[in-house]
Amino acid sequence: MAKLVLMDHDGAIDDLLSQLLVLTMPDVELIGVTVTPADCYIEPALDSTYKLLQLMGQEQIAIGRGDYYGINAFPGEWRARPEIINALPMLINLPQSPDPYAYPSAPDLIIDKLTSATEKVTILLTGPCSNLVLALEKAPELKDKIEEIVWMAGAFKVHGNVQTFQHDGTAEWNVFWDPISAKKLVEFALPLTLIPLDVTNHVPVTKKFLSTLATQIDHKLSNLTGQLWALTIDTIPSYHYTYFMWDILATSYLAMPEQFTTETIKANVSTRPPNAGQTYSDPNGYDIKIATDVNVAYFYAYILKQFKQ
Ligand code: AGV
Ligand code: CA
Repeated sequence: MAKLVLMDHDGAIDDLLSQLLVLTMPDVELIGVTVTPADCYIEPALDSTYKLLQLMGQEQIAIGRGDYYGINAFPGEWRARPEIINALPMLINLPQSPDPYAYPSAPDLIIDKLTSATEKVTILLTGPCSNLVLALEKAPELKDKIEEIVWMAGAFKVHGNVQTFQHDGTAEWNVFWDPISAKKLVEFALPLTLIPLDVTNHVPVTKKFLSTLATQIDHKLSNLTGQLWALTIDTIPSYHYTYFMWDILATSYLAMPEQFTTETIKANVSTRPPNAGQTYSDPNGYDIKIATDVNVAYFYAYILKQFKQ
């Protein structure tokens, strides 16, 4: 029996790659996709979401629109970047998504899908967690319907990736965008697995990986994902940033949890400068499972296999 999964992503290139990856998993049934307007602008991101569902013959899957904007906005250059995806040859002529404002709001779609699910649902978050928190505040009884939350978020024993004013660099962006919601999520004390920078730092997008992927471009998904990953090589500013398999790694956890090293710690989230959004171990905090390592070779091989379609 397939695992029911609800995905909330925030429209960046690896979020969209992650949506594709979920759709290749035979043991996963994606029951809805909601989009957070964080590392994207919402209209093009909803369009990409819909086009990728069509490409996979899954356009019946419901989409929800995030209307909540976090406290610390992503840089405009990052948010604008993924719109290019809708212009790629494999996507440009697919029908555009309907009026983006006609979609249900993301928290309402989450509530609707959890309510109607006949078994517990796994929630995959590859952006901030605000939509899920809004849904669970509105309908707290639905916490019982959650099997596990898998979230690409946080940085524990490594540096964060936020570099901005009033910040000491300890936070990861998905938490920093809305630290208040992140703290609430942790306080819900649900089964929460984080895929933090501690483990995603092990899996950069390498030229070697792209070169291997390119040897299988006769397969439609290898061709498209090769183009998507190529767009990450000039991450802005390129002298400063490396693009990692952040969300892809978190997504692969659904299919290969046994390949990860995890530990359960007591942790908390800071909501104030200079370390807003920092995730840190705290003896008075809440139980969280965090991934600290992964079988790197197995992971890259798995991605290559899934996209050989
Ligand atoms: O912090 C990682 C998260 C992931 O969900 N995102 C990108 C992934 O989708 C934010 C981010 C960090 N560095 C970035 C990011 C960069 N250089 N460009 C775009 N987004
Ligand atoms: Ca993301």
